[in-house]
Amino acid sequence: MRFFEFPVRKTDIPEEGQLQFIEAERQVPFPVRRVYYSTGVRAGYVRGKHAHRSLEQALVCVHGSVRVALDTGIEKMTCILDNPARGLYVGPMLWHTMTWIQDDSVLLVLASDYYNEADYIRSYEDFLLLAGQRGGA
Ligand code: T46
Repeated sequence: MRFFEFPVRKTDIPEEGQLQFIEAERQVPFPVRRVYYSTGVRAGYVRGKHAHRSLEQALVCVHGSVRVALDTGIEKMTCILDNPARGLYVGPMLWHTMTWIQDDSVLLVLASDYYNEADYIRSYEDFLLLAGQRGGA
């Protein structure tokens, strides 16, 4: 799994909290064309369940905690995102699911391209076939 660490600006004043920032093509290696975020999701709910043909993304849990499972078609990996200063890279041809651990966790996503339903592979069977053709399974 590939993670990005984001700069954190913090003072000695606890009430002030901290500020994290992400710059396209600096803290994440790709140009960012789209930002989206999921809110109001209840604990236990599973989102995702798809792969992308070419999209590159960085997933950041800016509040709460979310478990992310990645599947290359051969290898499966999981991690917990609970640090707003850390992003998970999700590149093309990775089946991914995100399970909300805490109510109202906010998952922020930086994406390399605009929304395009044609870039999604939403059937796991199709994903395994395509991953096999590309040498992933
Ligand atoms: C991903 C994971 C991490 C849009 O119209 N525009 C958008 O930019 C997005 C992201 C979604 N939509 C529509 C498509 C669906 O009709 O919103 C609906 C819900 O999308 P979806 O079920 O794909 O949401 P998630 O949370 O399962 O997946 C999302 C992203 O769609 C996906 O690219 O990698 O977050």
